[in-house]
Order: sequence, then structure tokens, then C-alpha cells
Amino acid sequence: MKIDAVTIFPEYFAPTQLSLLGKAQDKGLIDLQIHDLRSFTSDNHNTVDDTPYGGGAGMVMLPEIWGEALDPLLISDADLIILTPAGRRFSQAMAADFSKREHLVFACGRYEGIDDRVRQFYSQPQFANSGVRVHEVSIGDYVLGGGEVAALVMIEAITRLIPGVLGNPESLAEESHNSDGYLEYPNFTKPQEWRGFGVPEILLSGNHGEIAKWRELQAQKRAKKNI
Ligand code: 6GU
Repeated sequence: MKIDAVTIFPEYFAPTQLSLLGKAQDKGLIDLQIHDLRSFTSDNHNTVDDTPYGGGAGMVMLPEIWGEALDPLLISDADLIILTPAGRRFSQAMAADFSKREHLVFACGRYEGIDDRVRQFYSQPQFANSGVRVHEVSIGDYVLGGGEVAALVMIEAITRLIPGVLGNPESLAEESHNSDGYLEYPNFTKPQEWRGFGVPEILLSGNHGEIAKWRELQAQKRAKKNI
């Protein structure tokens, strides 16, 4: 998978060199490129934003600069992901869909966001016909200072679903038993007793059928409690 991220803060993406994602790049499974939006400016101040038409607080990111940055990345089959708190809520199902794509391009907005004509421009039929799809995505109901952290969250959730990225692929197989795609039952490891707390007997029984039933029940209880 090819991943591009465009940002005014490339340093935010330092953690992508760590852990599974770092290894996936070493293995050649993922080609991740971070692009500094300011490198596409041509004025002395490297301006990336201006005041909003219609007035109001905050600044809006300039469409020309975004166009310069995105044009070379969106020449064929690609998913453009515009990060905005007003976007569609990211989910495990979305992560699974994106994990099957060839090329993801993350546009990290700062300030009050990116001039909406950037979304409009790349949503035109000539882009759709060449395989460019545009998505506005949010990672939850709260406001971040910018899209960088949201892009990191998405990149981590998506790339771990790519075959070969996880050290132990059985963890994925187990997750997928659950419709949401994640484990919900409580887990225990050594020691068998810790600060007076034991491990549920059933987990020591070796009876895998009963263990599966117990875990299912615990998952349901937990799901109810955490709604
Ligand atoms: Cl994608 N961006 C910003 N700025 N805030 C958010 C978000 C994105 N998702 C949740 N909050």
C-alpha cells in the first residue's frame, strides 16, 4: 500500500517509524511518504492560510497550495482522505475497507480547515473516472487542533489489517469473530494470583468450548456497561 500524508507539521508523523508500522515499511509492505505543505508555497512568508470569506474567527487553508500538493498525488487510483471534525465517523468497518485500497492520501487540515473547493475540485467526474475517491473523515466527537493525530490513528488502524503487517495473524482472525472487529472480553496472564486477585477458574480449565462461551458472555456484559 502506498500512503501519502500532507501536513504543515511533518514531525507529527515521527511515530510511524516505530513498532509494526516501522517494520512494515522495512519489509516493503507499506510505502509511507510525508509531505510538507509549506514546501508548495511560493511567497516569502510560506503562507498557507487566510481569513474566511463571510467573516468569523480563525483561518482557512488556501486552495492553491493544497492543489499544488495534491495534484501530483492524485493522478490515478487513490483515496483522498480529508481530515475534519465534520467528516464521517471513522470505524473498524471503514478501516477494513481502506486496508484493501492501493493508495491513500491524507490531507491534514489545521486552523478552521481547508477551503471547501479542494474537496469539490477532486470530487469531479474526471477524477472519479481515473479512480480518485474523496472522503471527509472524523475520528470522533471532539475537536483536535488539526488532522495530524487523526491521520495517525487512521493509519495505525488501517495498516495493521494489511496481510503481513501483524506479527501474529491469529490476533486478526480472533478479532474478526466479533462484528465490530475487536476483542471485548477481559484478559488475564501470569501470575495466577496478583495482590489477592485470582484468574477466573474457567480460563484454567483447558475446556476451549466453555472458555469461548464464557468470553462471549463477558463481552456482552461489557458491551452493555460501556454503551
Ligand atoms: Cl479528523 N480533525 C480535527 N481537527 N478534529 C477532529 C478530527 C479531525 N476528528 C475528530 N476531531
